[in-house]
Amino acid sequence: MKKMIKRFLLALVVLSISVAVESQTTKNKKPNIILIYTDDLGYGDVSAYGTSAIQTPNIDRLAKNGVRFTNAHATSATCTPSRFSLLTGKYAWRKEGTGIAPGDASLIIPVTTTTLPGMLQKAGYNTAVVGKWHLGLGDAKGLDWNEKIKPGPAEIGFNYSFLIPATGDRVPCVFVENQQVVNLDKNDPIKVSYTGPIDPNAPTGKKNPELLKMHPSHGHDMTIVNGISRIGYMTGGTSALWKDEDFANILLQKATAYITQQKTNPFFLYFSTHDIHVPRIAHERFVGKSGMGPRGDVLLQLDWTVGQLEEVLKKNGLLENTLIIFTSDNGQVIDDGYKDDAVEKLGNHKPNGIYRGGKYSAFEAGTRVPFIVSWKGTIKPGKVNNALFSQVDLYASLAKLAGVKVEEGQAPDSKNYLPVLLNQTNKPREYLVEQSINSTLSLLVGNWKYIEPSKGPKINKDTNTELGNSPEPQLFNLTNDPSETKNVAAAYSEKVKEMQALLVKIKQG
Ligand code: NG6
Ligand code: CA
Repeated sequence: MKKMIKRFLLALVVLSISVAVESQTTKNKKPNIILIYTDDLGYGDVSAYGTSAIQTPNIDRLAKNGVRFTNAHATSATCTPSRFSLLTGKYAWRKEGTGIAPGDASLIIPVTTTTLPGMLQKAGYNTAVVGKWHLGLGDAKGLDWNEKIKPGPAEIGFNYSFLIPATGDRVPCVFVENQQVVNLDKNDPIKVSYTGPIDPNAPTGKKNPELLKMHPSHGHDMTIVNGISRIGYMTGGTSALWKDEDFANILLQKATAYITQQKTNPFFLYFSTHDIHVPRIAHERFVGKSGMGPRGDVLLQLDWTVGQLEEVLKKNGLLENTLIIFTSDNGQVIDDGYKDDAVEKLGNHKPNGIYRGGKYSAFEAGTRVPFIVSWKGTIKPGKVNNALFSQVDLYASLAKLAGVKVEEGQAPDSKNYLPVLLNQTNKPREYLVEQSINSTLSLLVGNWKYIEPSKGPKINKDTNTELGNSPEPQLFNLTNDPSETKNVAAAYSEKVKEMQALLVKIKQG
């Protein structure tokens, strides 16, 4: 009897130790992080942010289950600089050569940088990028698309990559997986040029509009792939060429496979959608479904993608242990280079909400974008946070979450605002810098927005966007005048001086 009791007690001890170890590991397991980085999605484009012209139920659900930010910003009004800042924690305007990258640009992030994913790797994360890259690939010698493409995502902290190398509207129109072109036939090598045609006899959008299923409205009239003319010239790689209609499916498939394979380590997935950038070519199941033409259709496709991703997490039992961030690289644009009826079928929809400008602009709609954070069981559902928040802070905030120390000099512009991100407070950033296409900088402090004087054009004539440039300093009170209609610089000259001085200080670093 004594022996039995002894055995029983021993078993109890063993059991309680293993339960303790188990709960310890669950407790210590760092959360997975998925950053859904959409392209050119405007502040007012989704129903979670008030539009009734189009319904985005999956994105709305994310907001309903999490927190929706009303004053969160990309660092720049265009893609490449926003992504540079996001991944490095450094404002792109501090570094030359970080404007919109041509499709054959070399990697603009130095490989010596500890990037956001590189930092997370140090905390034991497995890291991946799936989707649009647009940060350049290869080194200054120029790259051969037929060989291993280096340096690229692996050299700056990503364990896995599946890329649209630049944007959908730029050559080469091929996917690149782990730095190798997918489905490439070595006997049909890829050549790329951004200076002139490689084969003068090859059709182009300009010479052969009869071959096009979608016509350019400005630019985008060079090599034709899948019935759409692009920016830049390419030849070869026929077996590797993508079909734009499949973008959303393929990116989702790759993300699903990646998520499903992660069994031991926490993971970081930078899921960078092509939607809703041009060319807007939805899969046939979305064509005509929005009533707003291709721009609305790809918006529905984007919403579907978000729902599917959430479903994958649910199926894998990961919802409670995954922080999901949903946002955009810059604001909205209607006509960005293709005649896709976006202007004609816009109706009452206001992709920028109440804000002025749009993609490229120094006005608010350039950088103020949808920003939703959800983490089942950790973030209280259904909240709205109006704190001023910048995507440049994701680096330091996620470092805090992962328990990594940010070293001196690393991510110099990024500050830890994890409590804001998790909606534990709405303490705003003290100030925030916005960058327009021509690198006009604006400064936000509390209610005030200052736009520095600029000789840049007032309007982007191609896209019909007000760029917010003026040779005079501009000051707006965003509480009274969120749409930036009244420049009050003359009436508040002290405020202007104060903000000018702060901007000078920030520029000095
Ligand atoms: C512009 C393109 C535009 C888009 C943009 C980059 C022309 C005329 N316009 O130069 O279509 O590709 O670059 O967009 O070529 S972004 O979202 O990647 O920044
Ligand atoms: Ca963009």
